[in-house]
Amino acid sequence: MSFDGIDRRRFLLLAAAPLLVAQKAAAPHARESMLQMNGYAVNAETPLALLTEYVTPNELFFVRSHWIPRTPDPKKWRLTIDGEVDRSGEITLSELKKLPHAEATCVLQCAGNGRGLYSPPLPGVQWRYGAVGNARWTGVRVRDVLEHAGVKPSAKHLHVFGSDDPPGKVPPFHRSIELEKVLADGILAFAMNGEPLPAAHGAPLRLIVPGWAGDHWMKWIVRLSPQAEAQKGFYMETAYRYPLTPGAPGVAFKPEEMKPVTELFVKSNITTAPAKTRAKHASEIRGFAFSGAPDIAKVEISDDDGATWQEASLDPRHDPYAWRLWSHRWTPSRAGTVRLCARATDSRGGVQPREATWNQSGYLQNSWHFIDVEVTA
Ligand SMILES: Nc1nc2c(c(=O)[nH]1)N[C@H]1C(S)=C(S)[C@@H](COP(=O)(O)O)O[C@H]1N2
Ligand SMILES: [Mo]
Repeated sequence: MSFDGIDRRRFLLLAAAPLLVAQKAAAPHARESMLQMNGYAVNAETPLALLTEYVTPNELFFVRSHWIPRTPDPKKWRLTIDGEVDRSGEITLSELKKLPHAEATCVLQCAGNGRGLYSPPLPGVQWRYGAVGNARWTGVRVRDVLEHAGVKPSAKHLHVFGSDDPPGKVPPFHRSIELEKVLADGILAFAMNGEPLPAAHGAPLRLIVPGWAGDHWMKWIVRLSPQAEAQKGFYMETAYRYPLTPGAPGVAFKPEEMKPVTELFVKSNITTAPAKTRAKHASEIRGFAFSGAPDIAKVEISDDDGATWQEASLDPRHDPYAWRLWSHRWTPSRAGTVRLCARATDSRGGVQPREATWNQSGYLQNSWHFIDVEVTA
């Protein structure tokens, strides 16, 4: 079975391959590098060692799809707009593209990225580091589309529907998002990194929500419906909720003690570090950092478990809610196994914690990322 150029059997074979460690980035850009996470719809993360570019290439960008998508035919495709609007109706893709274009380079991260790192283990896709990427998205502003339809003041939530359909009685991936956020920053994207939006990433149209977790970024959009109330159902009321107060394994929260996952948490990962090096010998450590805040203020590196920190250099490229690449020339002072770690601080002063807050769905894991380096004398 082939989907958007991805050979599913190859993905399944890859599932058995050992996970790459984030050391020595050298592999070529190819779908072959992607790590399929289960055998149903495509859920593939990018090996961390390949996330070294400011803009993540489309063919390396992680894929998270709840159900096998039914990619709409762009010629027959229509966007239905109904609900709390003065002029409900349908728009074709070419009509939509006549609105002023908007562009954003920003991070898309699955809320569950890093779930597989929580202990004790949690159910769900066992993402490690690579359910994240940074891309340049082109489309039209949600604001322009909704103003065109005459959105009413009574509307507070935008219900967004994709064309994917789950099997049997499985709940559909139906979502809504606060109108305030989506009017401020939301883009309906038809292009990704200068190419038509790939099928796996939601062609012909998907939602871009800069700074917010991937569950808000609806793919294969066919209908927008502004409403007074939030959407109901499993993917609003049960999934994608985070405890209001820190939890611990075994603590079950009541629904009223949970809030929706929205902004990403400040996080940094090491993508490049030597597996082996010599004491007093400099080598380059690299990585990326991002947050639900628009920018990263600093990234620090420690080789003594956080006792002391050295500031990394930030790459000059940055856009609101994009990731920031960083690099650091690191010289180990002594031989032995040295644990390196990185910690990011965002533009609002949010600091990446040593330990992510445990939560029962394993969302937004952002613990310091540790890498072992063998240092010889
Ligand atoms: N229609 C639809 N949209 C969806 C999903 C889905 O299953 N169906 N998955 C969501 C989740 S949980 C994530 S993390 C992102 C992943 O986007 P990507 O596959 O382009 O990386 O899409 C979101 N949009
Ligand atoms: Mo996700």
